[in-house]
Amino acid sequence: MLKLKIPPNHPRRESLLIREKIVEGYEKGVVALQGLIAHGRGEAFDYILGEKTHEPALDAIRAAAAQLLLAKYPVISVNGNTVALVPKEIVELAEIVNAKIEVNLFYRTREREEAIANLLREYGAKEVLGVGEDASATIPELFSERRRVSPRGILIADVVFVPLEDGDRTEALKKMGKKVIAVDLNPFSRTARTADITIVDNIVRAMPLLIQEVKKLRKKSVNELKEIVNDYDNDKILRSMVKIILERLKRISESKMIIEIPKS
Ligand code: PTJ
Repeated sequence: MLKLKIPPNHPRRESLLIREKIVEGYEKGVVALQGLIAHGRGEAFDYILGEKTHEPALDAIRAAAAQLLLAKYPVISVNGNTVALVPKEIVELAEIVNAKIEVNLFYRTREREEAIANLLREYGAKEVLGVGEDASATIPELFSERRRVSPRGILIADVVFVPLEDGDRTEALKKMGKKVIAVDLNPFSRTARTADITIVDNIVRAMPLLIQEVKKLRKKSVNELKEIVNDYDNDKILRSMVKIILERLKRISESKMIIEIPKS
């Protein structure tokens, strides 16, 4: 329930509404306290990126959709922030690519695992892995709580979707031979630079676009999907995103900074 009344004409309305979802997620026990800080980092990048989906992110979304459709055993790994922001879309994506959903938390507590799984069930998820004893397997060479995974999920997945990740797990998953798709507004993060496909966009914009793209691409043949994945170059995409940031900052630095307020 939205507690803050945000005026419809407030210039930062969209951003404030997203912020409220995170706060609400925290109050429901879904988001970790540290998740509020992580959201702030994302907001800062989104602000610089002009709060819109750029062309390289659309290319990454297309490759991600193709990769998910090609997967034999895809798993969508979810954390508190992701579920607070896009629960409906997570359930829909899992359905249309026939993926498992698994809770995987950095700040793992049994209460949050349950709260996240319950919220996803409210949105129609039939099965949520990674809760309690189900997270009984271990990702080798990983020492955070993220190492604990389901033997029916991430452990045996060929493609893992990891929105809003926090670092070393992507590397560990890749060492296990998995394809990793990340969503991260920070193109400099280790996750962004280690993943096979990185969507540098806000998850609230990226998820509906990804669902749309999967629906479009599912008519394509396996060979056509493979071609999309093979032609995709994550390094080039990340460099393009950094160039967009540079160009935006350059344009701003060359324009007048002071906002003059006319007297009424
Ligand atoms: O729920 P838990 O316990 O698994 O914890 C989740 C968080 C997100 C707190 C944890 O994974 C964490 O600390 O993550 P980091 O290291 O702060 O990284 C999160 C990344 O997500 C950062 O690079 C942010 O820029 C990015 N990010 C934050 N909000 C968004 C985002 N990317 C896309 N869309 C967002 N809305």
